Amino acid sequence: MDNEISTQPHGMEDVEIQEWLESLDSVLESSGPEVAAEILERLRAHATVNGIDLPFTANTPYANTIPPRLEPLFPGDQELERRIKSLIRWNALAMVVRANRVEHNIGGHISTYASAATLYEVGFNHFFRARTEEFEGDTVYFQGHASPGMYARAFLEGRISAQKLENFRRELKPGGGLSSYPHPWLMPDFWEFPTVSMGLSPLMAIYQARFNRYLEDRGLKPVTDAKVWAFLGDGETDEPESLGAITLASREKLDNLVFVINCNLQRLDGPVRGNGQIIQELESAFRGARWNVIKVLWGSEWDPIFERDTEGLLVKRMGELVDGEYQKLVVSSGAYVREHFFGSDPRLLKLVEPMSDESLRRLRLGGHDPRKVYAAYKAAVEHKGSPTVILARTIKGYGLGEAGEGKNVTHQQKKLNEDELREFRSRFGIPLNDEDCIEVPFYRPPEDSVEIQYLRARREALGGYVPKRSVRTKPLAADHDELFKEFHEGSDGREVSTTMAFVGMLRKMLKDEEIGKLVVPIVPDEARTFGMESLFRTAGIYSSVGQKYEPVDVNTLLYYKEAKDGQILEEGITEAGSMGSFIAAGSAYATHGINTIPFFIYYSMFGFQRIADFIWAAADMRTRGFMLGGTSGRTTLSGEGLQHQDGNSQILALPVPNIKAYDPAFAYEIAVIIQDGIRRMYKDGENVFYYITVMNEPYAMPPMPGDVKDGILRGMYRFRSAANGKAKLRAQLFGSGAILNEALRAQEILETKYGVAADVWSVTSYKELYNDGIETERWNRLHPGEKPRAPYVTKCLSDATGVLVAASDYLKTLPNMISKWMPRRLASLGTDGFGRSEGRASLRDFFEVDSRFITLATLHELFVDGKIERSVLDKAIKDLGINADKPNPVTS
Ligand SMILES: Cc1ncc(C[n+]2csc(CCOP(=O)(O)OP(=O)(O)O)c2C)c(N)n1
Ligand SMILES: [Mg+2]
Repeated sequence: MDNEISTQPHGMEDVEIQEWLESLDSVLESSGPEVAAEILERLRAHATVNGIDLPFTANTPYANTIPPRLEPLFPGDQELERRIKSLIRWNALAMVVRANRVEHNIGGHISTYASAATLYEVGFNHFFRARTEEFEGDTVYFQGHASPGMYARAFLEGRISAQKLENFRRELKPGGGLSSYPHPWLMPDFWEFPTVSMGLSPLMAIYQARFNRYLEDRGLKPVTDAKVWAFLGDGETDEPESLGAITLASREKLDNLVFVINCNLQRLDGPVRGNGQIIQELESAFRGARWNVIKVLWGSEWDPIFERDTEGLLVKRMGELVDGEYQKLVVSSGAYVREHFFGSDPRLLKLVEPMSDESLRRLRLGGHDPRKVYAAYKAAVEHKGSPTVILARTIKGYGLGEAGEGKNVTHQQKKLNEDELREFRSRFGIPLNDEDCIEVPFYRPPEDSVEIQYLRARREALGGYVPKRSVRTKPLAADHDELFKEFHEGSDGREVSTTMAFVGMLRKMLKDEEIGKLVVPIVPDEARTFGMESLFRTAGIYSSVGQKYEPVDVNTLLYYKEAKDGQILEEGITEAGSMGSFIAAGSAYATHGINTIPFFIYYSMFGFQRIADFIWAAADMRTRGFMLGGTSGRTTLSGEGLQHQDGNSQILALPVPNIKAYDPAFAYEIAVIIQDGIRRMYKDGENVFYYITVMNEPYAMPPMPGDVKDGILRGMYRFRSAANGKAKLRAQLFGSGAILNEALRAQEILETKYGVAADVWSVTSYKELYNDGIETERWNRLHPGEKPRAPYVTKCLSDATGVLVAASDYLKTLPNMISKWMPRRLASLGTDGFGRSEGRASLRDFFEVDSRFITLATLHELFVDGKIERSVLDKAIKDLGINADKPNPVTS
């Protein structure tokens, strides 16, 4: 980073540099900043042509971007807003302190909001527009750890009761409480976006802003000037997701997007960049990515000092300090600031000679000055052509004084002693006497007080309260029977994969009268892998600028068609970004009142495994839609090897409570699941979403064998009964996904070679079966006096005889989870272990999930039950060509 504004390079006379500066000043005065900028640009070019090697820097000096002369008038009542803000500060602090008095270590954060209060209050009083009937409203991502401030404001607004405030972080208390952080799942009328897992919200905000444009370009919503605001911590920007998508925002010219980064220079443990300058680092990253960067570093008190500094010494000095030193200055006395900051140069000392030590200590930072913050926000919302980031300097734990202001421990501060409370009270003028104040009561002035009246009036002028979440759509009407019927028929012997079958459904859905426009196909550079390229031409790939070039394959039927009203979100190689789009599209029913239905199809190994935390956030947000794990199955995706072959995702889907995870084998199963999913999510408004694994192994799709819809949805149904149900040797085989075919082959081998009559079940969802089982158990436990209920699995198998064997392309634990509700012992086959680069047959041999191993497992179970002789088993191992000493796939 190079912030140095050299004042005396190579012995150049002061007077010479002074002349240059003065002539620039005069250009600025007479012709304005554009002309001045043009001259500087030309000078730079001229210098380069003449061999002057100017170092590259994306930085501007360590100063405010907006000079005082360009600051707009502050439109509000600054004193009243300060008083309101003080009350919010108090109540935010009170809720954390009180909660921790009642329950030790319940947690909560004081110092994050304390540093960000002005950043939020200027937004609440002047910028954040609510969602109304007439206007879609601004979308605000609040920094998770600042939530006490949002609750405290809602308390003043009369939206949250004192009792709820009292129960901050104690949600299960009578009357309810408040969730620690923004969680739409827990507070669905309040929070819209979960932000507390750091780094997720900046990326989600970028894709949200982009999705808003997509909706406009496709004519699904009117064009408005609604903004997306994202409030982040400076420490948070170290998460790779935080900055990972910033070039998309500038490429897409998302001037509907504003990042506000609260640069208090601290994170949890200590300084973000003790030995550097986080603000300059972020500035160069964002400027390099072509964002509009507005630095708000210094408060108004600094303006006259800057004015006196005609030589640029102050700004040079500011650029010299590292953040660790700045943090030290924050906690130091005015005398220390004079000596250590201004004392580096007698000319600097002279600048502040007339000022007392006290006034030096009180020099505010930009992020605590509403006028500076207002100026930055106004510039941001008026800026055209690129997204804006505001880098606002603040003090972590502002106002906490000895209790933590600027200290390394401040992030964790939850308890204040009596003196500290009194000091905070006095500093912010809270009308509580010494005695009352140490009880830390919540304080809300009377309804008719000027503060409450002002606060209400401001929100009214901006359309209502924020944050507020509401479902703003009408349910879909149609049942879509016609749409999906054709897929119940089977493929007539033609070999197709379940991926191809799904793409066929997608193609048809895109043409449907009711849902066609609402479908949002999302793909991270894998459309060809999934055979979706035919959709390029028909649905078009969304591009905000249309297609400025003639595609190289324009003469082909399936050319790469980009269009402004294109429907496919072809995101490039970013599963995280695609998930950002999925979340934006899947929550548009609440954010925009539009029932968009996202279908996000991707390489299944790079889903749950890679972006599980985004999926968790999507779940929290009550996102709707379908995630499709393509090329799934550890042995079904041949060749690709260890990193690609997914035997995990069905397991990784288990912890997400509201995702329905299916591993279907046949086209009709997928059709039933998707049709029912659309009904549940978009007609009945259920807060679920779907994960469906689809495979690339082609085989003939059978027609639906009778009415098995209920079984498909509940997790299992008998697909094919044994030919001879009366046989002495009986078995039940459970197969999922492409491995169902192995079970069907095993059924044949068992019958023809070993006289074992086996039924074959398609297990479409172990997760559904497991959830049903644990729910049934729970009900029985809680209702001992009532007739016990049986889990669905138990009911299915009530008349099923013989040994039980399950095989899937996932870990063995998947079938094992439900085995206790089965009538007898279960043998499980699965793909625990690392993948291999191999063909399907070899892989299924290696992982021991093919028809031979299913046969062997069945015979072994019969042997254990004493139904067959050892010799039969020994012979079978030989006949089936199984190497008993092969390496264990789990550990090799
Ligand atoms: C992904 C993730 N990792 C870690 C945390 C734990 N954590 C919570 S706040 C915090 C520090 C925040 O610092 P910063 O982003 O600078 O915010 P500030 O409170 O200073 O405004 C950390 C590490 C988290 N919430 N999310
Ligand atoms: Mg910070």
